[in-house]
Parts: sequence; C-alpha cells; structure tokens
Amino acid sequence: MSRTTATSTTQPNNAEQDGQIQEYCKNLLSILPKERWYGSAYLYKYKGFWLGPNQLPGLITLQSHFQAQDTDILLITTPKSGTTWLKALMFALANRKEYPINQNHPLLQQNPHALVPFMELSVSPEKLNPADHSYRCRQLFSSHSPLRLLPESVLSSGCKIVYLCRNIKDVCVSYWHFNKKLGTETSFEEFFDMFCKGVSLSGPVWDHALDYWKESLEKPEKILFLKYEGLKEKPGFHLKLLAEFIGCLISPDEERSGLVDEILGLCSFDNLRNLDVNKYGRGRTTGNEAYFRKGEVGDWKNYLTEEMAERLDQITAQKFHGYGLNL
Ligand code: PAP
Repeated sequence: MSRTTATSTTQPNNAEQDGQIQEYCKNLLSILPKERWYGSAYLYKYKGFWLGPNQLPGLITLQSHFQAQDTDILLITTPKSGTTWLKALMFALANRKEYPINQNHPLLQQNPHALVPFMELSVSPEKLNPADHSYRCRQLFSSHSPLRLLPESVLSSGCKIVYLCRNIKDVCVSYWHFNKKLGTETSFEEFFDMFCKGVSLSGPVWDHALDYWKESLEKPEKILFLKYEGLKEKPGFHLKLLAEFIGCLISPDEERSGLVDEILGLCSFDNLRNLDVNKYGRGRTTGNEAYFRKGEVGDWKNYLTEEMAERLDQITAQKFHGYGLNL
C-alpha cells in the first residue's frame, strides 16, 4: 500500500490485510498487560510502552503500510509537551508559500491538530474528514510513537524528525488537567502515582524522550531534539533552526519583512487560544480549548508538593544518568 494510506484512504485491495491486522490487534489487546487510564479507557503495555486502544492498532497498521518519503517531516512529542504549538509553528513555516501569513491563514480557522493529524490515529478511512484535505500539508505528519515503534521506512528514508519534549513535572501537571477535561475522575495524587510508574499515553515519558535523545546524538541531521522551555525562551532562534533543519531557510528578505514575528504571533498561545475555532470547536476526543490551558513554564510549582517534586526529579535523574539529558 502506498503512503497515502495515512493521509487519505485505505486501498480496497488491502481490505483483507487490514482485516487481518485488526484481528491481530484485537487478540493482542486481549493479552497485553493493561492499566486503567481515564473513564473506561485502558492503556496497554506493548514493547515497553503504554499505548491507547486506538493508538496501538494505528501504529501496527502504519508499520506495514506507511512508506515515508525523503521529503517528509515527522513531528514527534511526548503528550502534553507542546505538540499543538509545534504543529502550528511547523504548519505555518513549511506551508508559507501556499499559505502566506494573512487573515485567511488556515490556522485561523482550524485547530493545529486538524491540520497536522496524528498519523497513528488517521489510518482508517472513516476517521478522516475529507473536508480537511485541502488544508493538509502532504509532507507533515505527527505522532506520539516511541522510536522503536515507528514504521521502518521513517528511519531508513531521508524523512526528518522534529522531537519536542518538556520538563517532566510540567508534563505531569498538564496531563492531569487534560485528562480531567476528558472526564477522568482520578485525583491528582492517583494520577501522579501512575505517571511516576510510567503509566501515561506513550509512557514512560523518560524512556520515550531518552530513545529519541540518543538517536538524535547519533544522527543530528535526522532528528532535531527540542525542549518546550527552549522554544519559550528563544522562539525566534528556534523557528530559524527549524527552517534550516527542514531545508526551507528563512531568506534575508523574509526576515526583513518580519516573517519570523508574524509566524510566532500567529502561533502564540494567546492568539491561538482566543480564536473561535479553539474556544468553541471540537476535536476527536475533546473541545479544542483543552489544548490551551496556561502555556507556562514551571506551573508544576502550583500543584506538586515538595515530596512529589523530589520523587519525579529522582526518577528523572536516575533514568537520564550518564546520558546528558535533563528535563
Ligand atoms: P497533546 O500532546 O495532547 O497534543 P500538547 O499540545 O502537547 O498536547 O499540550 C498542551 C500544552 O501545551 C498545554 O500546556 P499547559 O497545560 O501547561 O498549559 C498548553 O497550554 C500548551 N500550549 C498549547 N499551545 C501553545 C502555544 N501556542 N504556546 C505555548 N504553549 C502552548
């Protein structure tokens, strides 16, 4: 099957193969270790990572169907690390010729998740909204996939990966708030405990980041490893770095005309949060407003006790010891 599987439809002649994959995944989910996540949802432990009931079949389907191209760009994050922001920035940056930054920009009418959907959640045709296609950049994909579960062609092709992660304590706090929007009744203490044990979508969050970190050190031309805090601190610098990494440099003319500030302004937390589509629109699982809470660095201080912060810091220090990574 061609790579269009992830962006458009599944070819009919592959229906049988898809049926087999579905059956395989159904059996797999019935035997994998599982943990309660939110509401009636479970996470399933597969090859060391906790995955959702739609995410796992999606990733397995992609492994057999997705053929990455050298020109593809894959945005990978641990959940609640700034995915929405990265999608907005990259959509605006990579598509600036097709969609100049003006009053008609797609980001003013669509949530970034609709413009750059998660590839593992877009593989079945019925989940795709054909209306979105006119906006979709054919090159940009996104995923929460652990490195080891990516389709083989992503690693063997020239496809580039931008990886974004975030301070673990802020991720934990952001995640609990997000799950509350999804309807979880789990207390913060219970959630914190699960998170520390590594149980969160695509978790353990440390293992997710570490695998990409190590790979980025070996292949810096393949993986650009970024931190949310760095993006917040020096957004202009990072936007230019992103442009350079994906091979669409911001020209001196563009720079003089203010492109960097225009993109940053368009994608800023305040601008996106106040758009009607993000205030009142709905995504796959929740209202779009759930993706725009505070957008701050260090909000964990308002939620974690000293002991909790210490516990997370200890796990982080242990997991990253000797690798030169700090979150
Ligand atoms: P996802 O992985 O489920 O898609 P993601 O976008 O990573 O979610 O997480 C949302 C976080 O990014 C929120 O953080 P908070 O809970 O600490 O507030 C959200 O506020 C923040 N965020 C969303 N958009 C932006 C933006 N444009 N700039 C900075 N932060 C943002």
